[in-house]
Amino acid sequence: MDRNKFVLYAYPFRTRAERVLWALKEFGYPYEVVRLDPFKGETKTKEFLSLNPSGKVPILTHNGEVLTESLAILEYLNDISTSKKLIPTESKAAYKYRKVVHYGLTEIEPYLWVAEQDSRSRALYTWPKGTYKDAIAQVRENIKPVWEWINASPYIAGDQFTLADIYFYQLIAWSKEHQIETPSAAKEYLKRLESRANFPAEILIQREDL
Ligand SMILES: N[C@@H](CCC(=O)N[C@@H](CS)C(=O)NCC(=O)O)C(=O)O
Repeated sequence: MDRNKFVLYAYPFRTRAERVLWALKEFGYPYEVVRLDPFKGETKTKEFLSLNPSGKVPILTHNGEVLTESLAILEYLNDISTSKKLIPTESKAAYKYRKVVHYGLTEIEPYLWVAEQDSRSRALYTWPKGTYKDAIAQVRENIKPVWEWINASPYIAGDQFTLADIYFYQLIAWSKEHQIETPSAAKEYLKRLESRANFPAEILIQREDL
């Protein structure tokens, strides 16, 4: 195997790995994807647990390094890039970037993840009755500021495309899978992101969903 190549371990279906995939393309790194099916125990094998003891994907390996946590991976890819930067450095713009990412990570993603565990991933988790409905209600409420940010600027953290857009594309796609409605300005935003040269066609939100 080419040691310089990044290897992305991902589920066989839509997941957080899409964030990493898009970032790899944006930065122009060579990579290959290894698909693992959690419902067949493929993320809990001895071999995989030696890479990530939490038994979670995505993980990214590179030159003998094992990287975990999708957002941290994105930021690492940005740090090592010498040709392109997708995190603002000017303090106000950097704050806006961090604000939106931290908001997604604390106020939206946890509820989507719990909803997921009480729906498609129910075979792996056990939640009390009603959890799914309550979690989705919380996503619907907490996603409102996101629609306002999208209304206010062409990209989620301001005038420039950043890693936050990669993150929010996946969060919005995920929430759409749970029937969270997307306002028209957000539909335009998604199309703007999809028209980027490095947008990975395989993560496109189906048009009929919009
Ligand atoms: N915070 C982690 C979450 C990773 C995670 O939970 N990944 C899911 C798939 S998107 C997973 O591996 N689930 C397997 C399981 O829960 O056993 C990240 O952002 O990378």
